Amino acid sequence: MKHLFPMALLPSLACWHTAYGAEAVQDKTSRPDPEKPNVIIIYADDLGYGDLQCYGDKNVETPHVNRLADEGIRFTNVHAVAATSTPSRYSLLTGEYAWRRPDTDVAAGNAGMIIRPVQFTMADMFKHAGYATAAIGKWHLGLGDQTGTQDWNAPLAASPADLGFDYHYIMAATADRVPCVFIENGEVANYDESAPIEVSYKKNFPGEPTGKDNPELLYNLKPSHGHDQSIVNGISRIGYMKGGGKALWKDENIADSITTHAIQFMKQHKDEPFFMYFATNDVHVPRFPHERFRGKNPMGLRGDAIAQFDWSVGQIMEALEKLGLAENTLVILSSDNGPVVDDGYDDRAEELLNGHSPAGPWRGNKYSAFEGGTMVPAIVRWPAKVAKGQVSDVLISQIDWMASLGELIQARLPKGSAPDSQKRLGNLLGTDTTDRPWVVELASNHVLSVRTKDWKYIEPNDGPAMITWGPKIETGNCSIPQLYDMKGKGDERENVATQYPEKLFELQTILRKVRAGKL
Ligand code: NG6
Ligand code: CA
Repeated sequence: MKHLFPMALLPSLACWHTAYGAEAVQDKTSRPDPEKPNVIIIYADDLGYGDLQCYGDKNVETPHVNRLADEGIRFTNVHAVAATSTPSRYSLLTGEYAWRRPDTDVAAGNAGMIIRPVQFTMADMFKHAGYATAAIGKWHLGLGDQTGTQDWNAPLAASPADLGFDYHYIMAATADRVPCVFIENGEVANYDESAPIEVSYKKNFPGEPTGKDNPELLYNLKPSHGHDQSIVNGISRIGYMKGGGKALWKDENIADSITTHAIQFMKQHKDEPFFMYFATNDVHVPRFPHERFRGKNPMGLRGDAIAQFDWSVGQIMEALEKLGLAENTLVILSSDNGPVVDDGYDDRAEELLNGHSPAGPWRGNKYSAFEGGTMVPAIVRWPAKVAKGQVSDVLISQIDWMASLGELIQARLPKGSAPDSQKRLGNLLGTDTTDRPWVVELASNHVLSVRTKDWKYIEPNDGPAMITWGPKIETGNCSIPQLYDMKGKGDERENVATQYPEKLFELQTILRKVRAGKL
């Protein structure tokens, strides 16, 4: 029996019942298997190493993330696999370096599903271990069978459901790419039959306004570069779309919407172990947070988006507590790549930095081969097993998270799956401070780097030193090999390749072997 008393007689409890279900209070003891903690990956978008208060940011308050760090481990040497989203996410969820596969660059909104259903993903791993699994928020790994062939007005031919996710509520790509609708369990959420959806990345649909031709319709944000195609919610995007009607998202509600769905999933699965990949839209462009966050800090919309991200984290943590799950839930918070200031919208992010360095002390930003491209914040909290108040400088790559979490839940991985992922659970839980011997980083121009605790090698590349198509970011390109001593400031300013030829050769050899799959 769920309700012993009429709800009206118990006003405070009634509130609790409504929000979290009647049995929540007893959950701690009734959970079936204490050895199987819930696992939540909170994956921010373009959140830089320096963007959180607990990592030195002074302009935006991030109390919820700070608390997460206080109650667990704050890492200072964690690398995303790539300096952009799609390859980072591909690598995280498959344990395979994206650069081993073609077509893993920043995906269009109508890309076919990049991870193929035959691949064994992190979600498959959890599902087979008896977990309920969910992907909520930004997807950016393609949907359906082949690029450009999706019918958005019917169930999609392939979706995260085919990759081990029991539930998904996702954005197909990014907020700056059409289609601007959520996909829930393989179909457009809140589908509006009166407004069939068409999507093209080649040509506009007759009569549809664009940012380029109709700037007067851009009442929320204007582009600074690119992003001048279809207009949704007063913001022009990449790609063309028609229709959508009631299903179209409002940017200011995205954080609320995905957070609500995440909490709903947690409530529904509070009595069984669950794995939730919660990938926020914040702080990617277009940055247009809810009005309760707008105008609240000196950094403008980019700062407001960071505050909104912090709010989402706080909501997830509050839900865990109310559900009685906080103790035995492993929360991992990180970002998919380094930060970017002007990424294509006139949101004054650059003008309003107010002395803030989004990448913290690191050179370069998102897209770059320098450390700012892949060095990301990372926090682990699991009160049941991880001592609080730790700071760790152990060298970690997100490529290892699949095998490491597999170790945690004693998963059996099929031969050949997660080929690049190593079991390094102790690093994540703070019980093993042995550095990963090397980490491979992928820049947006496909340049690979090798980072060890003490050194960094960037392979030679003839491309330009600065990004040429918009953002003011150093690429890290140089036509000769670059070797940096990372023992001191690690600012990648002095190329010491000629002084340390043996070290250079050692790192080049690592890269050669990793490329060949021999290391
Ligand atoms: C770039 C977009 C940028 C962002 C990025 C992907 C332009 C001019 N810029 O091409 O705004 O969307 O792709 O970002 O189109 S990521 O974090 O999802 O990888
Ligand atoms: Ca990103």
